[in-house]
Amino acid sequence: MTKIKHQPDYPAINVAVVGHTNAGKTSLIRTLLRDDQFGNINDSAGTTRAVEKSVIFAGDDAILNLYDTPGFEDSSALLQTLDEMSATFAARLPADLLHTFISRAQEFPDFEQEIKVLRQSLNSDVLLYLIDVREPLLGKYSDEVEILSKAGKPILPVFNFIAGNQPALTRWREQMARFNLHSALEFDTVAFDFEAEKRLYQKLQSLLERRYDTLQTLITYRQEIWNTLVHAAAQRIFQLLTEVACYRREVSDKHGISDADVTSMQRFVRKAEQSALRDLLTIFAFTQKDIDMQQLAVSDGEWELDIFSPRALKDFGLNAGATALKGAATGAGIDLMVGGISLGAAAMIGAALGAGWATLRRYQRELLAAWHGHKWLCADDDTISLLYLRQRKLLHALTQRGHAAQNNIQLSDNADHALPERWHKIVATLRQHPEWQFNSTSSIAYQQLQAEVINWLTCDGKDS
Ligand SMILES: Nc1nc2c(ncn2[C@@H]2O[C@H](COP(=O)(O)OP(=O)(O)OP(=O)(O)O)[C@@H](O)[C@H]2O)c(=O)[nH]1
Ligand SMILES: [Mg+2]
Repeated sequence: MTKIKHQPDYPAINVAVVGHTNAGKTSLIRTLLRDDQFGNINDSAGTTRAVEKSVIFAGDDAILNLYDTPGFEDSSALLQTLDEMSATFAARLPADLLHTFISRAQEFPDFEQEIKVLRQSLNSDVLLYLIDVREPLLGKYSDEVEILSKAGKPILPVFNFIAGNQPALTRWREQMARFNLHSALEFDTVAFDFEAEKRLYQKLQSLLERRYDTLQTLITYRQEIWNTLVHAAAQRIFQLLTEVACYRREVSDKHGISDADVTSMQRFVRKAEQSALRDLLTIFAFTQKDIDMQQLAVSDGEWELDIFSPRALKDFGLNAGATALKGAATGAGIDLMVGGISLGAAAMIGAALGAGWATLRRYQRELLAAWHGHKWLCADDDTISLLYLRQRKLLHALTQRGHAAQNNIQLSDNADHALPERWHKIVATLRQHPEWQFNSTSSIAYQQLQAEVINWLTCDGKDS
C-alpha cells in the first residue's frame, strides 16, 4: 500500500450532492462508499429528508465529506420567490441572497427541504449536481441550476441513468453547456465502475485545483483497493476451479458408477460454485438489487440455471453434444479419471489426432488400470469450462467491464464464450494434482497456474 501523505493543514473537501428528487443522489453516495446501508433509496420522490454526512477516507485521512441532500421538488416556485426577494434589497453577491433567504426560513415553510439544500451548498466546496438524463429538459431543471449557481460554488453535473440513453445524454450535455457547465461526468450510480469513480475525482481535481494533491492521494488509494478487490475475486475463481478440477471420487469396480456417486459429485460442484459466487458478491459488496439492475441471472446467491443443465452449457456456447466424444463416461457432467488423465481428455486427444489407437497406446497403462479397479469419478471438462465462463462473466459484471458492452451485445456475447488458449492444458494439469484441492499454497507449480489464470481474469480482453 502506498503511504498516505498526511495533510493536517487541509480539512476534508466538502461535497454537496444535490439535484432533483429521485435523480439518484443517495445511490451515488452508496456506490462511492461501497455501503449499501447508507441512507434510504426509493423509487418514490422525497426519500431523503435531511442532510446526511458521510466520509471517504484514504487510510486514516478524511478526504471527502459527502453530504446527501433532499431532492428539489418545486424549483420554479423557489426561483420566483428568490427573484421577488432580490427586488426588495440590493444583494452584493448572489450568495448573499441565499443567506438572507435561509435566515428567514420560517417565513417559507413550503421550502423546508430546499432550504436544507441551499444551506449545505453554501457550506460546501463543490456541488455534484445529479441528473436523471431520461427526464425531459423542463424549465424546472434550468431553474434548479440557476438557483444552485447563486451559491457561487463549482458545480459538476453528474449524468445518471445513461445506459441506453445516448441521445438524451447529448441533449443534457448541451443544456448544461448553456449554463457554462462544460465539464460533466457520466456515472450510472448503480454500476460499480472504478474508472468512472476515478474520473469523478479527476474532475474534482480540475475544479478544485488547490486540492489537487489531496485528491490524487485519494485516487491512488482507491486504485490500490480496487486492484486488491479484483485480484481477490480472480483468486477466488481460481480456487473454485481447483476445487472442482481436483475433485475425485473413487468408483467401486464391482458396481461401477452409481447414482449416488454422480449425485454426490454434482452436489459438491454446486456447493463449490455457490460458495464462490457468494464470496464474489461479498468482495464487491453487491446486493440483490444491484444484481437485478445488472440483469445477472442470479437470485438468492445462486445462479438461476443449474450448472448441470444443458441450457447452461448452451448459453455459454458449450456444445453438450461434444461430450459424445468422451465415450462411455458421458452425461451428467461426469468423467472418469484414470491414472493421470480423464477418459474424456484422452478421447478428445485421440479424436483431435485422428488416431484413437495412438492415444490408446500412449495411455495404455492408465486405461488398463481403469478396467482393473482404479477409477475415479470427476467433473468433466465442460462443467469446469462452464464454471470458469460463468464466474468470469460475473466478475465482469461486478467490475462493470460488461458495461461498455451494453452498446454491443454481439461482441460481449462472443467474448463471454471464448476460452483462453491454454485452458484445457491448465485444467488437465489441475486434474493431475488432487492434493491441491485442500493444500496448495506452497506449491510453485500451483502458484504459477494461479498467476496465469488471475492474469486472464484481470487483464481485460487478453484471455481470448
Ligand atoms: N437502473 C438504475 N437505477 C438507479 C440508478 N441510480 C438510482 N437508481 C434508482 O433510482 C431510484 C432513486 O434513487 P435515489 O438514490 O433514492 O434518488 P435520490 O436522488 O436520493 O432521491 P431523493 O432522496 O428522493 O431525492 C431508486 O429506485 C434507485 O434504485 C442507476 O444508475 N440505474
Ligand atoms: Mg436520496
